[in-house]
Amino acid sequence: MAITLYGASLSPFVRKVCVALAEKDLPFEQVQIDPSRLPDDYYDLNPLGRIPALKDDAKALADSAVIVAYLDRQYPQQPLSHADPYLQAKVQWFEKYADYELAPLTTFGVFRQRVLMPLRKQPQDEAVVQTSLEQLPSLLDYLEASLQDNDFMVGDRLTVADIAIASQFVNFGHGREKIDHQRWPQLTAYVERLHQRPSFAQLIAAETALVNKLLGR
Ligand SMILES: N[C@@H](CCC(=O)N[C@@H](CS)C(=O)NCC(=O)O)C(=O)O
Repeated sequence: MAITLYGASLSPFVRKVCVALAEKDLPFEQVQIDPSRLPDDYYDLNPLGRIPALKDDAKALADSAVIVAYLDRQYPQQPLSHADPYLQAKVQWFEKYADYELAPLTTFGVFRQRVLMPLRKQPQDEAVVQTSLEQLPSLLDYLEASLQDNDFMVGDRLTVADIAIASQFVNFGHGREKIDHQRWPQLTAYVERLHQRPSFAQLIAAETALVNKLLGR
């Protein structure tokens, strides 16, 4: 087994896979790939030209959800899914919710404008950030109500749903935003707990140092 992960560390989808690999104690190498400057042969790994992609020996895969689902079946230790069909369907629901509902606001709205545009020396559009921030509360209300006072979003242990949700809030934080703990107390505590796990904490520390250095914060 030789696992190689392709993608830039600041991507929430790349981070999802890094955290899953760490939680499953799977060693891997990471090849930094900037999606704005893709090498031509990257399209062999993902014809859509998006990060992440992963190779396990000669087996190549793309898309963070597909990759984590594969890793969880191929390497069943410390599972990030549930055997129960309904619980697992809920895991997939919350993973999709993070990847397709939160991401357009937390990452493609806030993070892209506040971090990526300045890094690329392109003009920032703060109106995009403000529109994202206006749209986010209803999504957070739903997460707060779904979580109740549980430690994890689905069932009684960590799943990829938690990793996907928490990963979006890392980018939100890099964009200098945080969840209002008075309005969403359970969600705030849940995300903080997840970010304190060693699998997240090490990445967040390294990424924050990098962002601060590159942006001169
Ligand atoms: N659903 C995909 C989303 C991947 C994605 O959108 N990655 C972004 C970086 S955060 C990307 O590669 N964007 C480049 C592009 O869309 O051209 C996944 O979970 O892997």
